[in-house]
Amino acid sequence: MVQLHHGWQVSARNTPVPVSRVPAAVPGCVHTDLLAAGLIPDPFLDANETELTWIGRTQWTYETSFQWSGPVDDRIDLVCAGLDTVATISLNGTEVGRTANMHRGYRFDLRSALTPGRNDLRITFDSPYDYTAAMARQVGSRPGAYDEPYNLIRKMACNFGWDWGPTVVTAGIWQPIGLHSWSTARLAQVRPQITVDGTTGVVDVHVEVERASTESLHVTVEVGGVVGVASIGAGSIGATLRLSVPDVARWWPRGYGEQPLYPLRVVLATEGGRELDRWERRVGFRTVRVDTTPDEHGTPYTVVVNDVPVFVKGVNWIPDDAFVTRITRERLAERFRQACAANINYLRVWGGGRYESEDFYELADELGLMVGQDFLFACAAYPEEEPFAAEVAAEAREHVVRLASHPSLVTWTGNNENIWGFADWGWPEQLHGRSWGAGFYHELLPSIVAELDPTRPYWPGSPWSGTPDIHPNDPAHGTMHIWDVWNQIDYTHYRDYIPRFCAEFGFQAPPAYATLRRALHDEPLASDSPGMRHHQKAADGDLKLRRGLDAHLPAPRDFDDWHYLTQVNQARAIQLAVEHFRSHQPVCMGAIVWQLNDCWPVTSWAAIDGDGRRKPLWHALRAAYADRLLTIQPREGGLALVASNDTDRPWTAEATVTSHDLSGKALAAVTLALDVAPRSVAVTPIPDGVALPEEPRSELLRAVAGEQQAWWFHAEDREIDYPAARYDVVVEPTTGGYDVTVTAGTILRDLSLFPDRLDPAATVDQALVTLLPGESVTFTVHSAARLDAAALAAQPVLRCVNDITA
Ligand code: BMA
Repeated sequence: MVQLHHGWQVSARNTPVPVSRVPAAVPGCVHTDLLAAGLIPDPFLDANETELTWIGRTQWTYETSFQWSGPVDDRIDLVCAGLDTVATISLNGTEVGRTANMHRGYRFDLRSALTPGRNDLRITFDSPYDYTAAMARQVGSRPGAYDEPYNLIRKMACNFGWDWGPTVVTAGIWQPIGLHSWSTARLAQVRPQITVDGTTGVVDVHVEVERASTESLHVTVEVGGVVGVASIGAGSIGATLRLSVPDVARWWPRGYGEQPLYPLRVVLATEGGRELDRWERRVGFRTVRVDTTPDEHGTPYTVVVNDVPVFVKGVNWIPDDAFVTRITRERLAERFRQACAANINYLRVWGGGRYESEDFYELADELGLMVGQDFLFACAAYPEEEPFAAEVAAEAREHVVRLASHPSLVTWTGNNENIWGFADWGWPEQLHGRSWGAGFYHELLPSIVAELDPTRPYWPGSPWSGTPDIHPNDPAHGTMHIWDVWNQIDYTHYRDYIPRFCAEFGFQAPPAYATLRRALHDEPLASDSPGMRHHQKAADGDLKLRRGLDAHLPAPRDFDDWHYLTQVNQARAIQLAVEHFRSHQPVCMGAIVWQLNDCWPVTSWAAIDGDGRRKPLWHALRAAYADRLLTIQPREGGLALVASNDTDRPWTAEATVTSHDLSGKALAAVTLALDVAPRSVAVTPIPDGVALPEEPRSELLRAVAGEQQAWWFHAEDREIDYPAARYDVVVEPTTGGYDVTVTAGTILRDLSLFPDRLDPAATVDQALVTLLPGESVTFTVHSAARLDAAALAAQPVLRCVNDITA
């Protein structure tokens, strides 16, 4: 394959700024081309997005030329791994193909249009809106959660804007493109099916070839030192080989074991041994199933890997940049490092984004991160008529095959919230009997998975109860999403649910201060200044943030308070939910927080913001998803100490639960013996003598067991009679930055340090630390800059909740 990534230029007619033969990046997209050429402002800054919507309504032409010296091979194909989206491809003025699906790869035979010497290649991208308007006339429009036509085109849905994302309707050659010159035959498809039986790895390889001649062919497959060979006779286009690999080591999710990967090689050759094509991946040996056998609580949804039930400590994943072509392998690796450091073991690839990349899945394979991939349908009714039925079948077949080699991919899911939407969001009235996608989720997609990759479980939707007879979002059955908490009610109501598997729940907060300062030029920056409002896409988002705050925390005096308190509140909301869900293991077997990452600088549910900075929520997740978790939970009859042991070793310890007043004085204490079996939870009632306060506004509980601790406050912070915070700070320079040691003079609640306010590149190792008087903590700050020690030791960089009541 010869890449055709050079010499591209992009042009358009009748645009607000003239765009004629502007240098274009391939792979890339028009927004980033125009940005690089200085023709548009950065869509991620301030409210620039709103002036740039014309880009999505324009027809774009990409052109390049290449030299070709004449035929040496039987065939020469143009291979397009991804075109975004409604494209007409022509060579030397002759049309060679048309596409209308960003999620597919294409190959066009160029022989009829090629000429020796210079060849002019042109790809014209029509406006997606013109296409969706035509589709609306053809098949009728359909309801959805947003007033954009993302359900009438096979293009990344969130490209049209989402409640955390900008509307940047892209066009361009978003995946590699190249010329493939070949003779005799090539590997058209390699479909490995990998499983393991005891210590024997079993690899079934289905090979399909495309032929330019009728010659007999030869396939060799090699994995783990075992070699298989097959002939593909003159009349045939495929072969299936089974290899049994003795003594394989299994691939495990992180936290359960290692991630051994074995190279799998497929070579296609002529009978005489001349190599024609080869395909290589690394595979892992494991089994996976989802246990949904009804029990006394309803219908579980338990991911079982290598016959071991796994508690999913997950996060939802969205495209890491609204311009997906900017997402490098390094950036994914950094995001995954952040995920692993927060004790996350599972990523759900949400259905409004993309079928994730090879880089994504290779990294997940290496790290033992399990992945659940949604098919690409989100928050809307989708037409099942042509051309959609054929496009959906083609893209599904392509990606089920493409991803089959990756052990990290554990499940396929039919869609995001569409079955729920049909049940609850008034769609049937608007559809008047038109199709809405049910046939995809219940028939087409499961039949494709069953045919092409029966090693992986399929679930029709997120959420889905398991049967049409039960509401799709029933907590007792299958998977559920909890959204009334963010949208309508206080976060303590997470405790009203004991979901079998909670695939979405989330709470918003603004991004890091340095991220806001980079993206917004508001002066002064305020929670309702123009840029802040533009970078808040959720319906009534700011009101919901404020409602959440008012229930728990002191009133913010200024923007800095608001910023800190909303971030603290987000962290507490999700920590409360996760600890509650974990405390109900094994009835509940999974929590997937909405959402790990962002695609631009925005106030959202993310734990890591659009510039890659960790919010306090990231630190809370790290604590709540720790292998050993100690938490105090309300249970019928009083408070209980819950110890969750997500390891393979028993956890035996003495836990002390102490009641303190706000001066730190111990009022009562009890020692409880913990004996927690591997991968389980122990619930121990805390005796009333310790658990029940005399004065809820000035007492608290702390439980300690070895390294683990848990806090319980009997009242909300806004009601607690906190003393004004007093502390001593020592700032010591280190080789990589500073150690900031804080010694508490009074109780300090959720003490956090925000060094990005002084140096945008600075990071800190922990956040949300609560101390009793006399106790201390050292924050390790990484920064290459010279920071002002006094600023590091004071608001708004160093702060705690009871700074604010003071
Ligand atoms: C669910 C998700 C997303 C959305 C999120 C927050 O609907 O599936 O579509 O961004 O909630 O509202």
